[in-house]
Amino acid sequence: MGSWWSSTPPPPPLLSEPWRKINWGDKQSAMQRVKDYNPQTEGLQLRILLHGPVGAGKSSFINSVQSVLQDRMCSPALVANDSHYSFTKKYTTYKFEKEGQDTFYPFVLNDMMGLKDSSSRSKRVHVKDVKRALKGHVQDGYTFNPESKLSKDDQHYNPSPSANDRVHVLVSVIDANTASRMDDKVLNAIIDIREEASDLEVPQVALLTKIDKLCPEINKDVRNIYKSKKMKETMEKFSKESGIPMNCVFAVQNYCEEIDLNSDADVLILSSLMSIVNAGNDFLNKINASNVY
Ligand SMILES: Nc1nc2c(ncn2[C@@H]2O[C@H](COP(=O)(O)OP(=O)(O)O)[C@@H](O)[C@H]2O)c(=O)[nH]1
Ligand SMILES: [Mg+2]
Repeated sequence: MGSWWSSTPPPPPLLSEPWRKINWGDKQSAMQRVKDYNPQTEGLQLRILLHGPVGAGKSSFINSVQSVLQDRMCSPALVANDSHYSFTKKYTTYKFEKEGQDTFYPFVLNDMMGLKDSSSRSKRVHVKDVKRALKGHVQDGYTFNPESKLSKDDQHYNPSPSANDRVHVLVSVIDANTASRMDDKVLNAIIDIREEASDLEVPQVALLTKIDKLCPEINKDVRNIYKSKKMKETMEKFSKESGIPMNCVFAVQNYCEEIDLNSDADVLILSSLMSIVNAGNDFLNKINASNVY
């Protein structure tokens, strides 16, 4: 029997072996894989749609991708420092230029405030608009209106979307710090949007952000991400509640002013990006082959 002063030491926060392997220290290969990515047919473009609550880190992820690909801090997507207000109003396609070449990577990112956060003043995008975006009917410049859906007469309504206009992978972007205790409204919205996507056979994945705030060991060293017990628990709980399988849940620490990024964080961004691209690639090729948009 232990004396009153002895208490069991807390369990170690890290597992001895990571449960997901990342090739840390080899940013070059991670970068090369992204550079080498090409859809089956030339001219095809893989469209990734990010959706998630205001402040989840969607714009920051777009900036992070741009920064890693350009190897310098970039901010093509405006990042809000007041997370209650969404800057993301107009539907915008973000393209990434291949360095030193006059071409773009064959993938693009869009983001939309698909979810309402209970603490936020902003409203959720009309679920019919999400479906229209998935099908490629929404053109750049459209401002989502929670009160009314996109009208077929609107100048931003695309009546005949091509394979490239459609969304090929839907990414739910969630702050890792709220992922294991999500607001019912947010969770229900994720599930609603996933249903729409499933109807259209659009693959779905999730991206957890702000992992630096989730666990001090990750904050100290990003390489600890897949050893962190807290991270594993968070992902498992999120996966169970959202219905997105564990092997479709990825994570990043975004480029933000307050954080010193390093090549490990870059490797994680590139690896998660590549997993997202891979998740959408088969669907892109399939709808192109079937010619049914
Ligand atoms: N610490 C940390 N902060 C982040 C991360 N990603 C985003 N943020 C911050 O979260 C806030 C909201 O991010 P933003 O990209 O505008 O979210 P959005 O509304 O989903 O586009 C900003 O202050 C970001 O700097 C991250 O990985 N770590
Ligand atoms: Mg934003």
